[in-house]
Amino acid sequence: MRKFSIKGVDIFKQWIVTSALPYANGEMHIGHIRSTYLPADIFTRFLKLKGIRAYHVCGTDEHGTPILARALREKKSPKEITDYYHSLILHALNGALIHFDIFSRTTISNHEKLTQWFYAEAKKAGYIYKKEVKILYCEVDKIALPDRLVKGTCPFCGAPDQYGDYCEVCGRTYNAFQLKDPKCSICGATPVVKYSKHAFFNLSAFTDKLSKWVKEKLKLTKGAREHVLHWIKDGLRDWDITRDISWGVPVPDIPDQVFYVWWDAPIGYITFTSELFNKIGERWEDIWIDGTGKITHFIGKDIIYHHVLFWPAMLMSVGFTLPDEIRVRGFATLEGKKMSKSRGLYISLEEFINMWPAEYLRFYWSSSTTESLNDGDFSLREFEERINKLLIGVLGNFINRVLILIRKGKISRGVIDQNILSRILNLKKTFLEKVEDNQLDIGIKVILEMADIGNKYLSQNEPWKDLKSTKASDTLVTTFAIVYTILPLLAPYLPESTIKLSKMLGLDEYQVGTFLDITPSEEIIADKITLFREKGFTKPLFQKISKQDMDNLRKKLGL
Ligand code: B3M
Ligand code: ZN
Repeated sequence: MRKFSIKGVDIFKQWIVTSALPYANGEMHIGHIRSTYLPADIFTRFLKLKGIRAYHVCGTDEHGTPILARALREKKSPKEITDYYHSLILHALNGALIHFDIFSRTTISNHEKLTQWFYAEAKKAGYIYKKEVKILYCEVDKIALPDRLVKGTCPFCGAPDQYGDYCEVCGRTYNAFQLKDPKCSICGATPVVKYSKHAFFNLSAFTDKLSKWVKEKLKLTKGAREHVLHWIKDGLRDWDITRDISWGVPVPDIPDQVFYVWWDAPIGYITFTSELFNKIGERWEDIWIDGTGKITHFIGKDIIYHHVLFWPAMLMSVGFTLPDEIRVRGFATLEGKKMSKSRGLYISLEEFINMWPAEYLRFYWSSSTTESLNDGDFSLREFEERINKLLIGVLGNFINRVLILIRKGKISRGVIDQNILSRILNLKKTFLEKVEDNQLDIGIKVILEMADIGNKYLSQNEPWKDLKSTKASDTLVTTFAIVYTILPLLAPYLPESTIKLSKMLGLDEYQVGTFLDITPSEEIIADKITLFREKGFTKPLFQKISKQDMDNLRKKLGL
């Protein structure tokens, strides 16, 4: 990888951060942002803060049988479905303050071209072959039915109305051909067995290369690596990459077939980068072909196989750049249970944002989510506690107390307690290391620890007792230096509050990043205090969650 070097410090030219592409056929709930969009957003904001040209790249995944099936069921065109959900999803994510440098769609024409190009290149290189497969086909809907779209009688226990892959009554798995009395779950017609020639990707040819890359190069979430190495050891099977449906990217050399959605979707990472880079006058080839930048994928734990095996093998087959990091996180439950719209145990992202500031959700998830495959729970009690006691009780109060006392005491300068300052600067170092390494929960904990140190320091020294004393000035100048150290670190997590706080301090929002590298000296802090007293103001950053709000939500969820 080529790097640029400024004063001996390596700076990556560009850094592409991707979030898994949401399917454009459903809305977002509060759990969705936990594994992917929020960590990717925090990470990109962090990189930008450090002066790296980082870009958060995403868009909707608009192909695939489920989207087509939904359109058929609702008697709409797939495009109507995806148009609707594309806007809905983007609106909700923006509402959660997830910033994308580009949020595109896999139905744009460039994407089709690049998808077909990948296939042609992989074929030229000898990694594609054709093989006949047996499919269940609905002649009414003109669609090959995956197991999930077939319903029938369980071949083992005889339970009626079971899916084509699994019986919910006896718990056994099978394939849809074994179902007795199979029916198309879209229209109810009896599907026919057909033979169809599909294109296969020779995944097994990449076994050794993938294994070496996963072991030696890729930064991959702990736990995910073990799974992947296990899959490799078990033997990689070649991959059927085409489908007999009409919705998707057409396969150039097989009439009436489109690519399997997982062949085209990850290519979206490249298509969208190129769309973005065309706009800003950069070359996407630098990243994806020449490898002059960095690539980090954020994904949920259910799509590890696709991102750590399929996708890199596709990239290898055409000689493109492999990702540097793949960061995986687990799923979210609500009050310990799987969220379910039909049972009412469900909070959509939109609903949440209409109830409370999006930052409360960002704070909740980012402070409780480790970079691991562990699942996390949205517990109402825990949520209320974290917001009221930690975000507001520790952080908000600290900032508020310092600013009010400075104003009240007309403080202008003082001596910074070096002992406190060095503890704070050590914590900042930890912050920078851990967040760079994607331990985003530690980042927010470090901020809280800084605020905690500040609060304790205030309580010990009680500057309010005599605001005219030197001791009070010294105490408040020291704690003001803590506020200034916290300010830029807060930006990736709580972007709105960071802007509010900058305004309170009399700063313009774009100045926040410039404080990342500054070690607060007495000179600088005295300057900033003057600025604050002349141009700034004080106002609580956050509002407590009321008991009433919580009770309402509990009632709504039937708890
Ligand atoms: N559309 C959504 C999922 O399985 C799927 C991700 C594609 S990422 C290239 O979570
Ligand atoms: Zn049908």
